[in-house]
Amino acid sequence: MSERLEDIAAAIVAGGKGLLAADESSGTIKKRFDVIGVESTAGSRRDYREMMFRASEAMSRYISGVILYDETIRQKAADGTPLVDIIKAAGSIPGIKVDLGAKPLAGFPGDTITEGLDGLRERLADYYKLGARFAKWRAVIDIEIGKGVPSANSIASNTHALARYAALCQEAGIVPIVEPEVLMDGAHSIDTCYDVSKATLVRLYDELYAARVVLEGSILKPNMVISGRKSGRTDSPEEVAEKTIKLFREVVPAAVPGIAFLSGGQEDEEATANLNAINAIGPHPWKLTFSYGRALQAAPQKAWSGKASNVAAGQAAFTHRAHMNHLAALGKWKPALEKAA
Ligand code: 5MM
Repeated sequence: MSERLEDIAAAIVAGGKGLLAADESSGTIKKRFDVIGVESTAGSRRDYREMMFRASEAMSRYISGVILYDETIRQKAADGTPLVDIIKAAGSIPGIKVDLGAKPLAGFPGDTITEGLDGLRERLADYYKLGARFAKWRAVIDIEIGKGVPSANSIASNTHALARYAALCQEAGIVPIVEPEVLMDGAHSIDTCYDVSKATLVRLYDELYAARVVLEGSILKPNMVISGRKSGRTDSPEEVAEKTIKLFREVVPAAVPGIAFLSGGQEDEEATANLNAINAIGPHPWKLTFSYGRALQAAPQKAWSGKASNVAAGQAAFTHRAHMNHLAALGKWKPALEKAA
């Protein structure tokens, strides 16, 4: 495969393929395993992820790349094969989460700042040697307007950090996935999500230009424009699509090859239906695909439930969701396909 940043970025979003976000930190994967009654150990985390990476139909036809956690990029499968080699053998690209998590932003209660810039140049060189050709950094922007969240300082600090991260990635020959996640956990309306997402993306692209990031060699990983969960409102896919695309047309440069959405707590089929509606109103200047964590993994986690005898069922559940999201990335998904499966 070409090592040019532009070619790697284009490959990540080509042909209706998308990313598997399997970069849960140890704390997050423990929460996911608690739900299915599985103890989180290095071994169980390896077995679970190996199950997905060996799902050959999903990995070769629908998943262009996998975002890994530091532990996983160094792990070997039960037979001794490095997990990275299993991903590459399927024709998929290994990636790595390089941020060190969102911490409270001093002086701004309710806001966070994502840390991890110190020593990043050296860590990226190490990850490149381990096979990573793209990376991910997630900034977290919560919404609680009554409390002044997010503050202008949160948006400025987080987007500045994203730009510094992206520039370091490109220096290392690694495509930066730039993830400014405006959370959908709050009670806000879809229009408030639009406003906060717009303020964040406008500032983000200012910072990326200032940092001399080559947009053609980057991918944006945003939230969709959607009502907060606590608002009690579920938006139609058409409304999500219309407001999301209106926002991106206003603020995301056409030089960006692709936009790979996070699922953010949407139900599995909801995330698929919304992505499909977004692509159904194309053509768009960028490829629009998925980089889902929960919306790709909730079903396989449940089907697997930590039992070796359930590996085939877990792989089937993963392959199904990957297939449905692949079709949505092409605007060809239909609800009946879920029932047929
Ligand atoms: C896979 O989840 C990632 C969470 O990592 P942490 O454990 O460090 O919080 C997360 O960054 C993920 O890549 C994106 O948020 C997208 O995942 P969802 O579940 O929102 O699709």
